[in-house]
Amino acid sequence: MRKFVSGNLNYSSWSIRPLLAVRKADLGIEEEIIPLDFPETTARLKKISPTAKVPLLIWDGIEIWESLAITEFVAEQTEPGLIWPRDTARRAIARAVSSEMHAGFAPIRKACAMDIRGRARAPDMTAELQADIDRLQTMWSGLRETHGQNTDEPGPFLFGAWSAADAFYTPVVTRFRTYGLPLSGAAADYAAAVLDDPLFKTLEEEATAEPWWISYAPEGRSSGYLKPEA
Ligand SMILES: N[C@@H](CCC(=O)N[C@@H](CS)C(=O)NCC(=O)O)C(=O)O
Repeated sequence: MRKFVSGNLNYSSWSIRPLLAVRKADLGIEEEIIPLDFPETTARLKKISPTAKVPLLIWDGIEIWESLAITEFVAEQTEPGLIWPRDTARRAIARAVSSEMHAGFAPIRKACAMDIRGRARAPDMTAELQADIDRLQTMWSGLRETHGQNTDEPGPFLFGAWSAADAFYTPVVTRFRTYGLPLSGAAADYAAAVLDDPLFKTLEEEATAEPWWISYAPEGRSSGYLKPEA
């Protein structure tokens, strides 16, 4: 059995990063969604995952958790250049910025929960949130300038052609849109390219159509519910 288990696509940023890679690789992997924050969610997750978290990839008896590990595994199953850049330097930097995302950006993740279909007011600005926004502005425009213009793997993404680095930053790009956060120049053009990519557009349609919703209480607790029919 080859199956990718995710949380709801609208909210589960860790799920959609490797899911984009899974779909790009087109390896015939089945997909299952476990909606987050419902009363039965933890029990369902505990049954399948050693961390009781999604994403999880089940591949012929191998269970792989952690978004970055799943992405690397998927990259190994497909042709070089499809998931990570073919060029050694670009591939190394792509892995560095993906690891930076995986390990960091806590302020923007905390202040701006991913909600692909949602639109909300920007949160109160703090020094930490501003530092994340500044780093993203600098990173995205810098990568576009240094690596994005290459002619052997061309495209509008961080390293030219789409790569897993773009999968790792897609949830962040959606946060800029959802909360109306500022971006300019090449970083804004990059964000627009991510939102315009057919791989993202399909995911956005699915996220928008999901029946599961999450409400966030002021103290940070969240709970899932089914939106009543209008
Ligand atoms: N470091 C993990 C983070 C996974 C994670 O935190 N997943 C969240 C959903 S986005 C989860 O499963 N939470 C459990 C729950 O909500 O019950 C990864 O990169 O895969």
